[in-house]
Amino acid sequence: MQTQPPCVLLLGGTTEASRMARALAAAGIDAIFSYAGRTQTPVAQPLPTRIGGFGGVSGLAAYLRANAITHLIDATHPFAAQISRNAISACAETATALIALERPAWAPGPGDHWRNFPSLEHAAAALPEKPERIFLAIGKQNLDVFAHRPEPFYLLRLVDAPTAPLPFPNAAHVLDRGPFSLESDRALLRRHRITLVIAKNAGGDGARAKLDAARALHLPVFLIDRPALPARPIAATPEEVLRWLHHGAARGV
Ligand code: 3Y8
Ligand code: NAP
Repeated sequence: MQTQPPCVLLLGGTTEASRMARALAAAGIDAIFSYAGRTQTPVAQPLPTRIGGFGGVSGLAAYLRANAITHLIDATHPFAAQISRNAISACAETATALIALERPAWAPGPGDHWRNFPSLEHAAAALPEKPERIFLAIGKQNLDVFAHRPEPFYLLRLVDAPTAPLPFPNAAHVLDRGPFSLESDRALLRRHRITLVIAKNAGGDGARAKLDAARALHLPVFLIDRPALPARPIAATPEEVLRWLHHGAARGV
């Protein structure tokens, strides 16, 4: 089958996606970068960029057809499960080649005091009775899961200033976008006298500092397992994705 020059849709919003965008731009590959539009001023990318949802599986399939996309690279966050499921369905429907660029989950090392939970709800149900001071480093979309536990002090880290009151009577927030550093996260935990860190098992380098800071300060961590996804081809590096692109994963394969 005659292969066509690739026309790539890169679903982004992570450190790996930004690295992938630079690799595609450097290789002169025709690609479009896509953000969901969750933040006010997302990092600029070296590719033409679209922002906003597609409108479910049908909207994404229509986008793939209308833009003659031959390859979809899903470099979204491991917790962005909905878009990843939509990409699997839309690529199957349109015979578009699909690969996920995914970083491995974090694994505990010596000195880590981690408890793993299958969901944020399980972690909220396991909060100790004694009032903790919690670094709830899960962003802003799921804070309501903890709203029924008003007793602790919550420290939140958000990308944009909250537009609505936070669902906790006893909370502070910092505005910051990663990648974060061990020094700054250790200072943050000490400044707020944090006793427990709650985080998603995002993997990668950009969000790992708070776990290293927790280890340094001998703090426990509640870590949320990433949601399960249907099987799909997975690459660990942008170089692996480029090889996949060049090995003629032609349209319709
Ligand atoms: C809009 C794009 C890059 C990408 C950087 C990575 C690293 C910094 C760490 C903490 C945890 C958290 C959150 C986080 C990290 C990277 C990466 C990563 C975690 C931006 C970005 C977008 C988003 C969306 C945002 C969510 C939120 C989650 C904050 C840009 C900065 C907590 C996930 O305010 C909101 O509504 C924020 C929403 C989805 C999770 C949530 O549910 O609230 N990410 N994050 C993407 C889009 O519109 O498509 O604005 O520039 C990207 C990054 N966030 O190129 O350097 O790769 O993991 N993002 C988590 O991991 O738990 C912060 O504070 O320690
Ligand atoms: P999600 O729950 O998987 O997706 C919800 C809806 O948002 C999708 O159905 C889709 O809308 C839209 N969407 C998501 N990612 C998109 C993208 N890259 N381009 C266009 N539309 C997108 O996603 P989420 O957890 O809200 O994450 C949103 C974005 O933030 C993603 O790009 C992700 O990589 C990034 N991010 C998320 C986290 C996290 O913790 N979830 C952490 C870091 C970065 P339609 O159905 O209308 O197409």
